[in-house]
Amino acid sequence: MERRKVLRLFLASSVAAAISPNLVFGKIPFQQHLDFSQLDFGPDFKWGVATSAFQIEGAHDLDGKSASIWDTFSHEKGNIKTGENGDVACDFYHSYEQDLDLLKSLNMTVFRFSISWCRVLPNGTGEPNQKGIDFYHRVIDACLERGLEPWLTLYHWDLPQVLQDQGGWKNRDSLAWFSEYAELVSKNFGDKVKNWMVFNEPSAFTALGYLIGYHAPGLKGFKNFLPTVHHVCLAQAEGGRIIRKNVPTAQIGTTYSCAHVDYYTSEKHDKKSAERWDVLLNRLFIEPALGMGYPTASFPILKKLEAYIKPGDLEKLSFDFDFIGIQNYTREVVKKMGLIPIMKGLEIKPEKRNVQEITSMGWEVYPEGIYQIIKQFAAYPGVKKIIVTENGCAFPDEVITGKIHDLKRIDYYQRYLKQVLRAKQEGVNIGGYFCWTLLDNFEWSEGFYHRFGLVHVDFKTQKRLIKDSGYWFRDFLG
Ligand code: IFM
Repeated sequence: MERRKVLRLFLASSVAAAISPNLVFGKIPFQQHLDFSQLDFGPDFKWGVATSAFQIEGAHDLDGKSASIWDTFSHEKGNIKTGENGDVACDFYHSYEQDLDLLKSLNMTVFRFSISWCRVLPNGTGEPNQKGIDFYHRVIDACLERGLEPWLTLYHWDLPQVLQDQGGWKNRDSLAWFSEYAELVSKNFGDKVKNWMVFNEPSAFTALGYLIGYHAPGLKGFKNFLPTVHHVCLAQAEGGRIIRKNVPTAQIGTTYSCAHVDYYTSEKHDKKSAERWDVLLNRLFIEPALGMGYPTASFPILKKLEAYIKPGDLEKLSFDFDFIGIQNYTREVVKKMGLIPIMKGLEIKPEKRNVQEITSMGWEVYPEGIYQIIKQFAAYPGVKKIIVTENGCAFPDEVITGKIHDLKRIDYYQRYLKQVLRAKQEGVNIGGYFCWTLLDNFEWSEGFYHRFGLVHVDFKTQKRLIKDSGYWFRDFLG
C-alpha cells in the first residue's frame, strides 16, 4: 500500500516531464547498438501509431452517441476479465489535442484512428449526428495543424447496438447499413483525409465475435460465423468502391490481423491443421478481395458459405486496394487435435513450447514472423503495397521515479523493425510502419491490464507519461 502511494507521488511529479520529453532524456542508449537507421527505410516511408475509437475515446454516451456492441458487451458481467468497460477509457474525446501533441513530440507523422459508427449515426442508419461528425473534424484538423497525416479506418469493431439488435453482420442488410455509413464518412471527411482503411482485422472480429464468442457480440458457432464472413467480405469491397467514388484521389486499403503459421511436427496431420489455421487467420478475407474467391479447397467447411452467396455476389467481392495493412504480433504453431471437430487443430501455446520470451498477452516474441507474413502477403500478385498498420507488444510497466524503462518493448520494436527492413530490402513494397499503439488502452475482453502504449496512462488520473520506448522512437525518427 505504502509503495503504491510513493509511486503515485512519482507519477504526479512526472506529468510535466511527459509533455516536455526533451527536458528528461538524452538519447536512449539502446539506439547505439542498432545496425540500421530510419534512413534505411527511405525518405517516403510513413511512421506512425494506430489507435481505435472504442479503445481510447471514452465519452460513451456524450453528445448524442448511442451504444455500440462493445458498450453492451463490456457492461455485461463476466465478459471482460477485469470487470472494466470503455465508458471513459483514455478520455481521448477530451484530451485529443494533448495526445496529438505527444504523438508529434515522438517525431511520428501518421495518426491512424477509427470512426465510431454510433457517434456519427446513432441509429445505425438515417439521421446523422452533427456533434459526432464535428468531433472527428476537430481531431482531423488537430492532426493537420500539427503536420500529422490522419489515416482513417471506417470500422474497428464497434457496431451500433441498434444494428446488432437486427442481427448485426449476420444480417445481409448489414451491407446496406455499412454502405450508408461509408458514404456519410467519406463524403464528410474526404476533402481532408487522403488515406483510408475499410476494416480493421476482419478475421479477428468475425471469429472472436461470431464464432467463439470471446468478443462482442458474443455469438458462437459456424451458423453465426459463415453468414458474417460473407457479408463482411461484400462490405469490404463495397466500402472500397464507395470511398473511391467519393474521394477519387484517396489511397485505399484494408487491414488484416495475420500471423505466420508453423506446424508443430512435420507429420501430415499437423501440416493439414496448420493449413486450416492459415486459411482462417490469413487467407479468408484477402483472397476474395483479390478476386480469388473463398479458399474452400484448403478448408472444406467453408463450402457452407455457398448457402449465403446470392447471384452476382462473387463478382462483387473484389476491390483493387492501393495497399494492404499487415497487423502482426506473433506467430502460431499448430498441432492436430482430434477432439476439436471443425478446426481439427489447436494452437500450441508458447508456454508449452519452451519459448524464450512471451508478452503479457501470452504471445511469443517471434520477430522473424513479421518478415514471413509480409512475404506471404506480398506474394499475392494483386497486392501492390504493404503498410504495417499495427505491430507492438504489451508488457507490465513499472513507473520508477517518474520514468518507465520498458526495455523489453524497445527490444521488441527493434527486432521486429529489422525484419520489416529485411523484407523491404528484398524488394517488397512496404510503405509504412505504425506502432500499436500511442496510449495504453482498453484491450477488449482483457480490460486495461495489458499495456501496449508508447505512452503510459494512469487510468485513475488520466495522466500521460512517455515510456522509454516512446523516447526511443523519438530519437530513432529524429
Ligand atoms: O488492441 C488490438 C487492436 O484493437 C487490434 N489489433 C490487435 C491489438 C492488440 O491486441
